[in-house]
Amino acid sequence: MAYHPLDQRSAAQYLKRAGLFPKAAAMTVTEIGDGNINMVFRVQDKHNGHSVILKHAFPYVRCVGESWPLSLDRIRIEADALEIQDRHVPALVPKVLHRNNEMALVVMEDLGRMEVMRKGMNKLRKYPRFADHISTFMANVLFFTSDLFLPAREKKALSGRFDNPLCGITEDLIFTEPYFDCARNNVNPALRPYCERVFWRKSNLRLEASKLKEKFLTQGQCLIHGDLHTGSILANATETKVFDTEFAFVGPAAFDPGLLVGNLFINFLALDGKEFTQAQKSSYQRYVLESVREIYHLFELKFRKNWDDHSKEPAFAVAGFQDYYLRQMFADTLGFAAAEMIRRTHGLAHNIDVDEIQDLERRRDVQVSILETAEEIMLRRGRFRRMDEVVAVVGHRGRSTGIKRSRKSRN
Ligand code: SR1
Ligand code: MG
Repeated sequence: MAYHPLDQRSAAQYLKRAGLFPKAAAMTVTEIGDGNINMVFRVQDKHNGHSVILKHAFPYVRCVGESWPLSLDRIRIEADALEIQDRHVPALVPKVLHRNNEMALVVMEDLGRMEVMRKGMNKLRKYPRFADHISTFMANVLFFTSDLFLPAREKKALSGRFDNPLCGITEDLIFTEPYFDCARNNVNPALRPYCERVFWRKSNLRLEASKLKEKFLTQGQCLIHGDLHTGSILANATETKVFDTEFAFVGPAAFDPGLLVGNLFINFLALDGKEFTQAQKSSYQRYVLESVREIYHLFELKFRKNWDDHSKEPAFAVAGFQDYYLRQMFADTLGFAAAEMIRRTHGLAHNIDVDEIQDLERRRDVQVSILETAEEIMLRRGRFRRMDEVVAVVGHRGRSTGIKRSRKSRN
């Protein structure tokens, strides 16, 4: 079937033709996507409540429009990545029910019983199983798709399958554009003076971003999710599912933990500007920082165990190599976390955690706090030894934790 863009009516017809719904089904189709890139439909049979999620690409970036064309191959890549992740962490990703590369669509199980984690976190929801689940997701997918486990030729073939057209978006939006007054940046007018007088003059940060960009471009270590923020995770009290794998490619292992940690730090710092009571904010901030500590601790533990139990390459069993690899991965995780915090503050795509703060000056205060914290993490990333030390730095910058911080250099 030749590609044509689907709307709500033709999406329902497509699913009937593909045999996913009976001909007599009474379908309701709702566009539920709040992502930047693709269309997402929830399709339900009113007779019995059965529903699926259909993700579909248009040949351009959804949030910008036809002026920003983008290859349809991204859906093939998304479905391939989901299928590979399903082999390593079957309980932690949505099941693929149907896919059609030509039509640039993938149909998945409907996980409507769960909530996008970012939305839950902004309502102070806690997820008691999350640290365990997400550390397993990262430790298994990142290890079992790397050269630490796969025979070299198999790993090279994997890299070839994931020539992802979306990488260019990450390269520009994370590592380049936030470091100058780029037209595509989305700058809170109240933050602009700080960007112009302070942030965009920091050539040392621009240099660190370039080092990270080079790693992102060249370090094909394993199959990464590529956009592992809390908006790409569904969660509830007992389950976690990672979705939205459209940015997957063979890249640096530290990128996924970095983006996740960066987004959790943003959530933590954003709370300072919100309307909750002081007690609510302090309690949730402690929960977020404890989660970061636990996630990274469990991730390292599980990654090391996978390595000890499953790596067959003698060169990787040489004493000291595993420690060397994990030290580097930790420093890079912090670098990517800081870069993510920066780009979500005044780059093209923001986080609702911060942008739901309506008062622009109050939002600016939070944004400056994020930028200053990111700067400290970025510049010190090679000297931190453990996540506890980083968490302590971030904790000191959060006002709701009861610790005052300097307001100089505001703008
Ligand atoms: C134009 S795409 C902007 C951002 O949305 C996605 O979630 C990725 O993070 C991307 O960088
Ligand atoms: Mg996404």
